[in-house]
Amino acid sequence: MEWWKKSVVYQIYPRSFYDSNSDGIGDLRGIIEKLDYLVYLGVDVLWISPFYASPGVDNGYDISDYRAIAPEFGTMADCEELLEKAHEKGLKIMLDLVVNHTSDKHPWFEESRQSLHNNKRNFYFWREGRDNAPPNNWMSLFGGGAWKQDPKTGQYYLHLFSENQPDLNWDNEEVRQEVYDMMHFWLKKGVDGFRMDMISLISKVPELPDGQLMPNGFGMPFPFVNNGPRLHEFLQEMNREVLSKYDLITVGETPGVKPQDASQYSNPDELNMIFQFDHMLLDRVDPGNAYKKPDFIRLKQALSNWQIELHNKAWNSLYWCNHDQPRSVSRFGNDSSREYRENSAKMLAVCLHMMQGTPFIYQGEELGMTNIRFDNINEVKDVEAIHTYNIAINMGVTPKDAMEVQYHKGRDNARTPMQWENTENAGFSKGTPWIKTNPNHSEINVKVQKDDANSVLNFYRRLIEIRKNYPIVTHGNYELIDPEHKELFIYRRCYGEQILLVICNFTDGQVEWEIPKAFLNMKNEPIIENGVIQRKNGLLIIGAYGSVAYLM
Ligand code: TEU
Ligand code: CA
Repeated sequence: MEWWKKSVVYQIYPRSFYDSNSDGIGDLRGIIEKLDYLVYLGVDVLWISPFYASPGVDNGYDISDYRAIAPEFGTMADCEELLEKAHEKGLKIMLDLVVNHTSDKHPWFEESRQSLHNNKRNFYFWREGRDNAPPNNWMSLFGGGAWKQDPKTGQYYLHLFSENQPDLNWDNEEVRQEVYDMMHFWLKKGVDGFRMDMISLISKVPELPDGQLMPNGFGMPFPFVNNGPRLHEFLQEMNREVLSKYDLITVGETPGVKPQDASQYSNPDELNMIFQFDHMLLDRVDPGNAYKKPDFIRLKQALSNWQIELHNKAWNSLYWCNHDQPRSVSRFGNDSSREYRENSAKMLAVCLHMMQGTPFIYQGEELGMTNIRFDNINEVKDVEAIHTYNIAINMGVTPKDAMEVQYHKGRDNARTPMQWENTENAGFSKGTPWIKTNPNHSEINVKVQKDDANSVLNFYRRLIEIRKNYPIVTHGNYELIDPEHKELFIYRRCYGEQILLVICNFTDGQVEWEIPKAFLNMKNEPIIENGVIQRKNGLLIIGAYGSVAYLM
């Protein structure tokens, strides 16, 4: 079996992980210093968000040189040392591959914008405007229009993200060859895989047609840019020319992709797996200026659908959060008291880690780190958050209400410094951190949790261990039990004669579940549990945010 099917991945957002030289910004040497912590946690692979040369408009997802390290993160020597030390300790390293777009400061774009007919013009999407308006009505995924007029030639260029992130034109073979060369460059250094940023967007419908009009006056680009006409052709070519020559872990970021498409993405000719977004979109209100509570029944359906549809066809990735998403304990659990926070963090972990697929842990998730309430928009750093906030204000939303959306959905919730200990700046930096530290680091941090056998951190360590020891977690099939149950998420995994039954209470109340006949003979001893769990007279009684997994 492929090694990545048994692996647990840990995502590092380097800017916020550990600052080794006190300039307030996490860096590569900071990761090197913390490798032993990651070994202690038990993860196998580190996915590191971008640390390439970048103006930093989107914290490194706007790359100006794919083969250089941003000075604030360190040097190429640091990067090579990180690879070497990680490998020595048995950890693999996955880089972020951001090739749907570059920075507008990338030399390709700087040349491209100079004239109508230069060599790099066709590296991007340049179009004439229509009657002094952009070439089509598309909205950028960060809010506002997706086209920017460039004074030099008067034409517009496409940017599906910020205007400093022009989209690369993958229909141009030269672009593809440049990307493949760059991938070889990193793979020859010993990199073990890639997480591919927004890879589902790399093929656009050539006519770039207007999208369906939304309340904000812009059109939806998605049907014309996501899963586009040549997407799989490009991925197969990338696989032939690059991926197939190494033993790698690859995961594509693919919002809007359905389980039916997944088996085309994740197969030996393309990628190992993809990140689906169905469970991430449940609290979204388009175009992103509002928030609603995620519906529990739909959450169960979303996750179960992927479990069932992909079984024996394609491989799942499993995640509750990343650097773009709010903290999972605040979003799907409850961070209003210590008891609820710790239990819901553990319960969410059981719910996800007992499923089939490769789990991704986002830095701090293993501590139950929470969302943050910034005082006002000036404390917010994220380009997307600032855009959506300003758009909301322009639509007449009050600053208080606009901030409320950020408290629920803002990406900076995930980007506050990693909480190492109860000292200044949570032990992340001896300087002034680039972003505010969550005040709750006095209670939530690595140091206290290491010493507490009952901590979220030690619970994660056990869960990772269970995955290593019980093949049913990797191989078993999946069945959702009581799909309409409004409080419990119950599922069963089966592998040969073995059954793994997982029951998670998503509420702050005690819930009783009548154990079905088929399970009455299950042992009293669960393989993992949290919260108050009781069994009497054929009833399972689960306390607030409790969870339990039985093996039969
Ligand atoms: O994210 C793409 C993406 O899915 C987000 O834009 C998402 O829609 C939004 O953040 C939800 O709030 C990737 C990267 O992970 C992200 O950090 C980058 O900003 C983006 O691509 C552009 O590279
Ligand atoms: Ca630093």
